[in-house]
Amino acid sequence: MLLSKKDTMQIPYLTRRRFLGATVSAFALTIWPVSGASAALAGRPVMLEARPGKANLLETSDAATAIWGYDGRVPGPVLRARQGDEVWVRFTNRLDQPTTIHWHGIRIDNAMDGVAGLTQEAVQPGESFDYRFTVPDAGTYWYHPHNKTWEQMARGLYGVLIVEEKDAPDVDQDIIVVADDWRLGENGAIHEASFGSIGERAHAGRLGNILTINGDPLGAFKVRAGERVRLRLVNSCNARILKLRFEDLEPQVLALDGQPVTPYALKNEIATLGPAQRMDLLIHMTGHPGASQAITEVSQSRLVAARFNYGSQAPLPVTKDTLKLAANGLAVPDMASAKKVDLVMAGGAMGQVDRISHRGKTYSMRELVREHGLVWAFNGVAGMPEKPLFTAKRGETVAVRMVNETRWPHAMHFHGHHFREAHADAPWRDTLLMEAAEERSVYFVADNPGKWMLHCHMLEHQAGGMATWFEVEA
Ligand SMILES: [Cu+2]
Repeated sequence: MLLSKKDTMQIPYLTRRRFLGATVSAFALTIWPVSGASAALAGRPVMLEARPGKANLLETSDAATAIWGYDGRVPGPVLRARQGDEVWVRFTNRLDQPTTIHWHGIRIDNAMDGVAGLTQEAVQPGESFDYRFTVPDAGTYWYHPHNKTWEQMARGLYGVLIVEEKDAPDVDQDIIVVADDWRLGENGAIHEASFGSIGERAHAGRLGNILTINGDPLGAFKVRAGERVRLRLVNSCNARILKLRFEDLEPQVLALDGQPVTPYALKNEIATLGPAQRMDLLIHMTGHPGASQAITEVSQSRLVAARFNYGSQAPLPVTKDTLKLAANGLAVPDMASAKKVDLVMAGGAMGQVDRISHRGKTYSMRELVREHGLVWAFNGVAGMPEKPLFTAKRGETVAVRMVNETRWPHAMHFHGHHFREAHADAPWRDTLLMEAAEERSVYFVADNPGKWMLHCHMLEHQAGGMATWFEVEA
């Protein structure tokens, strides 16, 4: 691949005219109605439609952007279930292209995993599909399509699935923060000409020029001084690695990708989230009544992403004690007996690759790009192979040694399972951010039978070839 770094499109965030600090008008304060958007999930299906809609993504314009959203809005409705409950969603596709729903991070029944072409046929326009599954783990999860994901998610198809603990932790507020970058043209419409760009597939993926929090360019949360807030961060960007900075606050990390961790302080107040990753934080709101504290996004430049706006009420007494979530009880890997698998990531811009195979034929990178639009490979194979990367016996521990031989970071996502690295206190994750030239080994117990995808969650990389699958025997 001969594209150089200077071919990378530099997409600056659009300048955002913003009323800062004390001049924020009450009118501009928007709080996402989490409870109002919640769907009770018991005994009968929740109806959910993928359909076109409108969203005000630009604070400077009255013109709404045409999007695709679950129930026509972005994010889609918050789905809440209790740990161990059954979730039953009757999904209808009102788009003009086939789609599915993938329930990201849920250790789910394979038939409900929503991967078009692997676990189900895509749901055709006008048709419906019942997703019905139990949720074994409490935590912060999300849902999105798994068919042409790079286009469908960029148009706004995503939502949050909260699985509540049996004993809900004692906090004053539970706030969801879904951060997304959008690529909009000058007219405020989604920039369609860049969909499928080979250059972006080969580089960092589709980066946006507008950042929204819960679909809102002016993310703002009302808080009270002294409150304890649980903040659930979700990165729904196609490709951006978010760096969210909590100025003048000292957040503690409670969970990663839905799975609780031993609480620890966020380093430099910055939460780094690769695409699809989640992070639950506990924040003591230590500002004064009337104050405003910014959440900034600093991956590219310093951009105010959202604000905590303190009400005028007298402060609650600040309690500095932390909060530990109960572990979900994932099976512990048996390192000694692990089945060893290598996964070598190659290709992309400035990558050194001679030959890559795709559907049984071998290509030079130049031919592969020209004939199939593919630019990446796992173990020398681009795109979904006919045979799985590996097959595991049910209950077997698998060790996957991932070697990033590319010049780019990748967000490696395993379906149906959480995994962890070998070191003590390594968190359980479903998506691992790997830097260029890094090598990381992850372990998991293959206890969920079925065919599971393993891919980069930078959606242009996935579309450009970084996709494979593994099978767990019944
Ligand atoms: Cu990638």
